Amino acid sequence: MPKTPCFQSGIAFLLFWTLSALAQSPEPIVANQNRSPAGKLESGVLNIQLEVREGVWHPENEDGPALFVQAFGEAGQPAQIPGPMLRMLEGTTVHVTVANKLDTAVTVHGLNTRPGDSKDVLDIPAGETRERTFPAGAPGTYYYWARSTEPRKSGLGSTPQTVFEDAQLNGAFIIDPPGAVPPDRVFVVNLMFVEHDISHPRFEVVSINGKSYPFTEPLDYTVGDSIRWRVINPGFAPHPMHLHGAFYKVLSLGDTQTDMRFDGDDRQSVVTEGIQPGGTMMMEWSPEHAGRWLFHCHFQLHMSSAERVPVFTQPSEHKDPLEGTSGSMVHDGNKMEGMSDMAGLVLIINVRPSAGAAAPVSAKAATRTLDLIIDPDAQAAANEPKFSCAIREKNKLIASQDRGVGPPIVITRGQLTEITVLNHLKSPTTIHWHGLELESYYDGVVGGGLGDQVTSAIAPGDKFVARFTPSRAGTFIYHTHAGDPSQLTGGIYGALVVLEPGETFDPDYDKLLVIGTRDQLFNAKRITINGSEAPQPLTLARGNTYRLRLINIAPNLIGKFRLGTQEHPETWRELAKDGAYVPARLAKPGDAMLDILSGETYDFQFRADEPGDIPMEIQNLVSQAKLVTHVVVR
Ligand SMILES: [Cu+2]
Repeated sequence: MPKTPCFQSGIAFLLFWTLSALAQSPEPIVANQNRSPAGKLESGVLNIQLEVREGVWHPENEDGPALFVQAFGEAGQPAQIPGPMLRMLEGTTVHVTVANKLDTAVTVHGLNTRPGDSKDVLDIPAGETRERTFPAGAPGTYYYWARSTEPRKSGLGSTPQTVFEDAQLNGAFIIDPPGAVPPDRVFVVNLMFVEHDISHPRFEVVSINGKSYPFTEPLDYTVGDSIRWRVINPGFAPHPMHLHGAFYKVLSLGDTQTDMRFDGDDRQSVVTEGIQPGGTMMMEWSPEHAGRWLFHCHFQLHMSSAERVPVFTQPSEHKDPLEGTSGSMVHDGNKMEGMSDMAGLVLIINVRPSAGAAAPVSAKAATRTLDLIIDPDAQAAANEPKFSCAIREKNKLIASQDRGVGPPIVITRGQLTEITVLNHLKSPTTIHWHGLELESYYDGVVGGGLGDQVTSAIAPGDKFVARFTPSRAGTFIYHTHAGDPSQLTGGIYGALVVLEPGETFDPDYDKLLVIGTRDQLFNAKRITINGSEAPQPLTLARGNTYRLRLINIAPNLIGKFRLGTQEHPETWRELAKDGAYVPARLAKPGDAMLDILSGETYDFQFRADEPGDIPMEIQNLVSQAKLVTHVVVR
């Protein structure tokens, strides 16, 4: 299946490696798991000799598809993707030399004291070497990077990040505080465009520590472990990184030069954090439930089988591109281990039970039982399927008014709930309970589960019984986790609202704004709110306080939501993110403007004091397309 790129961009630069094309063997580039620091530490000085080289990278398995790219390496050692990890204690002096082995000049960023100036660069002509000595600076999660190409425009406007064959020229730069440091892992998330040529259309390659799922490193932990990860995104797109089955705390956010640490109650709990282009994050979490879990980018394109790296058929097998067929790409026949139907920015986390684990919920009787019935919409066009979801409880059926979104499921914290999903479609599906801390088997990820209880897709005509006890009240999502993106654009999703015991859901005060798109890619133009491309205005009474529950469940939407005008936005107060109350530093009145990525939910408190119309819009920052509607205040 040909891949579809997500951003607009410039000209072709990347060369393709074919065995017949090069006479001599190019240097192999190895994937770097960032387990050990590079260089040599001698009496407080970290000495490291870096080289910028070219070679062949295998983002999947070692005999899988190969790409000819640029990478950093240590002198005398194979080049690595990501580059060698520079990791040192605060107070260390860094002495680095960089030899440019390319036949083009490179500009190296990030070899300087932190915090620092991003304009502090090393320009190295082809074939030359430069060196630098500097004190490391303040503790944090940073990276260094280099470019050999001109800055280019992406769909998000011009970005300082690299896009093409130099997009793998980066490496972690970690400064540890003195004293005992809890163990952590460092994950560098890379994104690269491979431009079209006569033999193939443009595609993108995503990787975590130099490998793309299903070839990323599987992670093994035990229930109760304290897990720290540093996630570095040197690329030109944000990635909403979503953890299944558990919340994580954001310990720090930063970029190549700065790091902002949060302590104690200032640490936000999330299930999805959008790591900005060029951004870094340190996170901490502890698995409560054994089983097979995922940490992945919530952009459907960055985690779908469309992200498999193509291999190319022999040139003789290509049709003449001028005759209308732009090359034939096939995926190689590697069997995909583990979770099926996914590829790209996905990590599998195997969590072993701890001694004395609690009895599974499957052993207890549910106090609330619901059916979620998924039907095709017979009126929808065949090339643009729509679906309807309905909820049945004690013979009472609740369907949503608009097809293309499911009705909200409202359940109660602490109540063991059983939801039977009935698949009336002609294709398999599976439902993920996004943000709930539940047992792996019920999480809706095919291949998940524990022991021999393995989650499978719900076959056409079949059903699956999900059981969980929500442990916190808030705004969550139920959505299809099937590989077919048309299930998400067609509306197999809805709000999942968990209330405190004794609370009731009052649609007069609780306003759901579930954002989706009817088209699949980053340049989606058809944005929906509550399933509709032309939603009814929201009517509010002046002086009343409302809770707006915003959900972005579009497959690939870098969205900006706004209430009011650009010049005069309304004021609201953030209450929660992903279902968890936000720290006091965020729970303040602020402008009603929000960057919201696929897989994020937010709760805001809002009150309008004057009657009239308030503009409300959601914009796709890639395509610039907008859904414009308004709020009527009476
Ligand atoms: Cu992503």
